[in-house]
Order: sequence, then structure tokens, then C-alpha cells
Amino acid sequence: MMTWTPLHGHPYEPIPYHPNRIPVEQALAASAVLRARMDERRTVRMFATDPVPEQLVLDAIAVANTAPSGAHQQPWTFVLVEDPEVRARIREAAEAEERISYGGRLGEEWLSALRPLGTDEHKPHLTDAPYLLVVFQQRYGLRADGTTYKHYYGDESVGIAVGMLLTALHLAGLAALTHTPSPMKFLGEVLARPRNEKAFAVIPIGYPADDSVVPNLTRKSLDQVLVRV
Ligand code: IYR
Repeated sequence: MMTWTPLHGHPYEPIPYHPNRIPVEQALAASAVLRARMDERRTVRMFATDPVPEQLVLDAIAVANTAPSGAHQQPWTFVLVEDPEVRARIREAAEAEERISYGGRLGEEWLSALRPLGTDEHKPHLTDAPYLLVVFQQRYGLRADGTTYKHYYGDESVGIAVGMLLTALHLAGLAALTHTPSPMKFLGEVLARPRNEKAFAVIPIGYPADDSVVPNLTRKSLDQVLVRV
């Protein structure tokens, strides 16, 4: 594999792509298994402190890094935080913001939307889960010499990458939470990220606690989300 450099301004140089077709029977069996398995995924807010094999997390990040992105700019940085002191600082800053949010900043409409989820300003998962993955979006490209170039469809690109990350983690038997403390500016400061990066999500990763509970949610059926024309 060639090492990565920005493609910006390069000519179009296509290469052949002919993946083997999966026999239909095999594809149907695999997709049915995947569909059922993904329906078991739940956002978890109560984590065990048990360690997680590091390779599972690295593999999931590598999967996320295969996501399609605007102009193939891969506008993401994954900061994997284990250091307990750094995590304590992140928790403290996140809870300080959330106290203000839940104390009224969100407004009654938003608080009503959150009530069935049982969330509040306490964020023990930020220090309980063995890994804290902070995903940053690169708002623009920054070359080593300090010059910059535009990034396109950053929100969509990083959102797709995080979706693939969550899928990979779940298939590896791990639980995760997409946490978006607001405002998130403190994350760039605590983690000393460069000026082109803004925090996109904080994702605790681990195993659910033995006494973990989740809200009693149902999902929309395929009929409710699919329109066929
Ligand atoms: N960021 C807050 C509030 C929150 C907002 C939404 I939208 C959620 O789906 C869940 C929580 C928090 O993390 O508690």
C-alpha cells in the first residue's frame, strides 16, 4: 500500500476494481445474520471498568477509517484516551457544561425529548469505561508547512465514519455511547488538538456493567422508514 498524502490537485488515475461477487444464497444468509445482530446494538451508559482487548478498539478505528468521505479527504482524527487524569478532566468539564444544560439551557422541549432516555448531567461512563475515544473533525486540511486546503462534506463524512465505528465495535462484542457534550470546545483544549480540528463526539467504549440498564425503546419498522418509488 502507498502511504497517504492529500490527493488535492492530483490527476485522475483509475485502477481496476473487480471484487468477487458473493453467491446470492451466501449473501442473503450473511445479511440476515447482520441485520439481526445489529438490531441487538444498544447505546450503553453504564460501563464495567473491565479492560477491553486494545486490538478490538484499534480494529474498529481502522474500520471507521475506511469510510467514504468528501473528496476522499478523510477529515477525521481519533484520539484514544486512557490516561485517568485526562479522563477525569474531561468528565469534570463535560459535567460542568451538562449541569448548565440540564439546569435549563436545553429548554423544556429538548428536556422532554430526553426524559424517556433517562439521561442527566452525571457522566460516570467518561471515567468508568476503559477507553474514551474522542473523534475530531478536521474543518480544513492543514499541511505540515502550515498551509491549508478546504475540506468538503465534513459533517457527513465524520458521521458515516462514526456509524461504521459503532458497527465494528458492536460486532466485536463491545458497547459504546455517542456522547456529544455541548459546547465541546474544551475537548480540543484538554487534548491539545491543532486549530483545524473540532470535537465531533466523545465515545466511551467497554463492556456494559453487570447491572447495566437501557431505556425500553423500540425501533421504527422497515415500513416506517422505507419509501419505495
Ligand atoms: N448532550 C447531553 C444531552 C443529550 C442530548 C441528546 I439529542 C441525546 O440523545 C442525549 C443526551 C448529554 O449527553 O446528556
